Amino acid sequence: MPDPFEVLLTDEEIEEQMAMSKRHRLMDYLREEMMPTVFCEGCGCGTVLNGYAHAMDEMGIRPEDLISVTGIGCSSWIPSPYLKSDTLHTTHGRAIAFATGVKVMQPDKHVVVIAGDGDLAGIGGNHLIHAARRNIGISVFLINNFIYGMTGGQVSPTTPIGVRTTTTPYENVEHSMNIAEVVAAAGANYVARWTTYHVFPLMESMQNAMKKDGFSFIEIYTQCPTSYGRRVGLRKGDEHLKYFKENSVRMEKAAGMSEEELEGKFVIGKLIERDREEFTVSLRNLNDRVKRGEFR
Ligand SMILES: Cc1ncc(C[n+]2csc(CCOP(=O)(O)OP(=O)(O)O)c2C)c(N)n1
Ligand code: SF4
Ligand SMILES: [Mg+2]
Repeated sequence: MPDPFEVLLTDEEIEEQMAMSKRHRLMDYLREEMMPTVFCEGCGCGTVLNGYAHAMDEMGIRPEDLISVTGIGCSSWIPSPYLKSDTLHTTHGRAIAFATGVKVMQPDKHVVVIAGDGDLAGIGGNHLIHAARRNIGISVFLINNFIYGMTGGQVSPTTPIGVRTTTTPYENVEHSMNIAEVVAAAGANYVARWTTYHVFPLMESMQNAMKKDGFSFIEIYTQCPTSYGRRVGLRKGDEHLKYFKENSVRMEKAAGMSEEELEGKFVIGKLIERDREEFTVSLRNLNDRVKRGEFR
């Protein structure tokens, strides 16, 4: 009869097993060895990473069926290096060009681009508009922290008018870009806008975007206490979240408000959903017709 008091595991082994049993299920999607992240205290990038991993988990996407593509900037670090799946960390402003190549060659994979306002609306703006027009089946999550965060706070296309940045030392005199409306007008199949305060609708929206055929886009208003918040009196992450909470207006309510009433407000929700044929499907159909000799 086995001795019930026989010590089978060392203390270290027991501790290791207990730690394993307490391991969070999202660790299936995250590179534990890279934690904690390099994001500053109060940064919204961690919230987006959390939401993205939750979305994958809830959808049951296997890591091998997802390819994340990023550009350059703090927000481009959200999937790379923290996500445990294939990621392409590309050059500044060119993530969508790389993602387009991936989707054409691997149309069955979920291809998701995550990058900043500077990257996607500034230097990469042309790629964004044409990917939306082409309606290629990739999802783009634009992390809009209103600034070039990583490089210390230069003005970006989404910086509000009147804000002082390192490249607008008196104040910004340019009007900011409504990038979600631009993408909707360009022809995307799904466009939505949320903030890092609205985590649950954001997670749901990420899933809807990834399920949607064709080009899908979510603009995510995010706090950057280090390079932006401190310039507008929101020095801490939680102050900025409260600001998002108090100044956000649902799309449906905003429809009945005047331009003056909407001044300085964050209009959140779904802008558009439609069902134009996805680009790689059109491309494959055309290839089939060429092979059948229809154009001879
Ligand atoms: C071609 C090129 N131009 C400029 C840079 C310098 N650069 C690195 S990140 C960045 C801006 C990042 O801003 P954003 O895309 O908004 O990302 P964030 O850091 O705010 O998340 C710039 C200008 C670069 N790496 N490559
Ligand atoms: S600089 Fe801004 S965006 Fe970059 S990690 Fe710090 S808080 Fe986040
Ligand atoms: Mg930015």
